[in-house]
Amino acid sequence: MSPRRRARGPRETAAGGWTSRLASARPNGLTSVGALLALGLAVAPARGDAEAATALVEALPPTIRIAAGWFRRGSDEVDVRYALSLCERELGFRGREICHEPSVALLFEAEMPARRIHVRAFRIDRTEVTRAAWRTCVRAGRCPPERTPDTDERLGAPQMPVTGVTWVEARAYCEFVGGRLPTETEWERAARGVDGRRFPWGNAWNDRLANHGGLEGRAAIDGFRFLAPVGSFPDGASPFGLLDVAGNVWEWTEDRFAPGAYAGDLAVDPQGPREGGERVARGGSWRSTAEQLRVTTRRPVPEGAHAPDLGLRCAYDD
Ligand SMILES: [Ca+2]
Repeated sequence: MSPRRRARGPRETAAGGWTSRLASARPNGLTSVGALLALGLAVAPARGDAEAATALVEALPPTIRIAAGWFRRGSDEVDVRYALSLCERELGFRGREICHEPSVALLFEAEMPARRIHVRAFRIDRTEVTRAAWRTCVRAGRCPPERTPDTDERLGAPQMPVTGVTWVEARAYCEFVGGRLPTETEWERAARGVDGRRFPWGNAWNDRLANHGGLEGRAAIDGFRFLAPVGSFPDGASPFGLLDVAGNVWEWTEDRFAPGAYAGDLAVDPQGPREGGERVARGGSWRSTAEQLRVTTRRPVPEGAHAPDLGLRCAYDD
């Protein structure tokens, strides 16, 4: 069992409540022990090591507990018509053509059918994984440096989400901190809650509540032309309190992509297809137009790909 999995503290009680890992570590001192050992630090560290340990734990985002339960996953035909209208509106005169291309239509259809799905309890990072947190893994020799340079002010600050990492690397990071990548079903439950909403904040698009992209003049309406530090949109939080699930960076999930996966999935804790070289990314990014920021958007990405708008957040077994 991972040390992180045993590290839940007494503050972590209600569904949707969140607590910092540092706080949850205090009752038993177990949080981040695996990471500390990987760093070559003793369990009872000397003073300098203790400072390093504190820095490590503080670099990690707080987690949110999502209680076991049913929720509405996916989109119905009304939701897809809404997505199409949003796509056409965002892209203007080009929209009618682009939004109805077969490859785009296939992805909208991949969100259907909408179904009630049961998910067991889990925990998930409140924010996207930052570059500062990723660096703790790099220093421990468990993760490669991200491919987006520090010198690029658009992407490089420590509190920006890490980008430029592949699915395998993202997975290695989550293992390093005692977790794993979320399944796409877990991600969607955490992002939309139980009422079937289309965005973390509700059913209607709002261009001030997430870091999105778009045609000239629209990308900066939210205050950011490129990446934003994690947590820059508190009013865009999900019902469980997750930040930036819509926008900023796409987020890797564990599941392989198949267009018809939602039709054949189990109704309880689905794990996605068993074969395929593409993984599902969720949430849209600072480069995405509005319809991609819906909580139901499923984007296939080759496992070995990386991009300046693709990052991650980790999940943890409860
Ligand atoms: Ca995101």
